[in-house]
Amino acid sequence: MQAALTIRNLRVRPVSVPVRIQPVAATGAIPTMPLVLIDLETDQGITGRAYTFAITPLAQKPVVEALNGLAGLIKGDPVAPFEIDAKLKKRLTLLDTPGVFGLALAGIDMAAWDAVAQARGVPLVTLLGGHPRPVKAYNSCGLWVGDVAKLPDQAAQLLAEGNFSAVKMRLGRDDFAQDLAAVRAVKARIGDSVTLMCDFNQRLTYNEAIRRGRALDDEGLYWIEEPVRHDDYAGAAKIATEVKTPIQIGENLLTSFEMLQALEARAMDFVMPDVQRIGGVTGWLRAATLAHAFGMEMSSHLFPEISSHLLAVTPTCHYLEYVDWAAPILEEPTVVRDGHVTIPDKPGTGIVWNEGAVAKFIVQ
Ligand code: SMN
Ligand code: MG
Repeated sequence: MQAALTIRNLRVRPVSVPVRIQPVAATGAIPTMPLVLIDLETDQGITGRAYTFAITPLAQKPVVEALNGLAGLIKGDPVAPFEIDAKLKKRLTLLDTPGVFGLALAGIDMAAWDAVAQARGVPLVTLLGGHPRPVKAYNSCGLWVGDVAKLPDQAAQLLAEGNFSAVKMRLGRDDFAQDLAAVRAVKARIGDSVTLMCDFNQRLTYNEAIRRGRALDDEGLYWIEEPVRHDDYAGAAKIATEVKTPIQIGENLLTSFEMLQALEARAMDFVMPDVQRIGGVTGWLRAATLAHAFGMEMSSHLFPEISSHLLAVTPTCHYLEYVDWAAPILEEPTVVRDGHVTIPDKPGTGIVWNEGAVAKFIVQ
């Protein structure tokens, strides 16, 4: 039997990473990427790595502090992700674990799984019972809610850079005529053979979602993402029956328990959990089982480096959301070939920090 890994320390570093195409969602701009890097160091010399995305710099320090606090509870413990999850969730039961603590827990979980896969000498996907294979992806790096005139060229560029056949655009402008013009301009440029998704980032009221959704029904969109508040499952379910285009939600689902509630409410046609909100690798596996049971296509949200491993063992695997936001701080950023993300054929997730870049972008 192999000796179990034990946790020696968590090394936690906040970085502010420049982004190639600045995200401007209907909720506002994200000027740089506030990531928190986690190195889960073991007594055996293996280091598991993962990052969390704090969304706003305001949340970065709290995430760091949560991670440092949680580290104190697991030092010396075996690197057994299910056991770490159970122990930390129990300790935090009275607080509950949405928000900052949820991100921290998922970060620890992802780093722990990376360490275990490295110790076994296999890619994470192989540890989970799959093998490294190409995973179908869409390019989600651009097409934000800015100037409509710039979108067609950007769409063509985003498709060309990885030979993608799918791309996502953001909607939710105050003036729906502008949204519609944006969709038509992009569609005219990329043609009907390309898959075009759109994302409202929860910007609409229920009535406006039905109005805009129906108006978009003949525009050839592949899905309409998060039209209304993420936790309005009943509203989303009604919208899904009123609008022909499939409704996609899931990036804000916390844990498989919320996912079950949303599935039972039929709040979506497609589901796309986010690995850091759904509870890391451990949470993802539970969510994937639910999507399977409900016969629902499951995509990922952000985190392409680890999501590729997870989608490859997800029974209802649909689309990987490709973003390059962590690329500047990685030794080997995610590779896209013919619109598919390649899973690195090396132990763990393949996440290794580019320490020179980390030093440059570190937040003091
Ligand atoms: C999104 C989420 C978080 C940051 C930027 C954009 C968006 C997506 O909802 O699905 O990509
Ligand atoms: Mg989204």
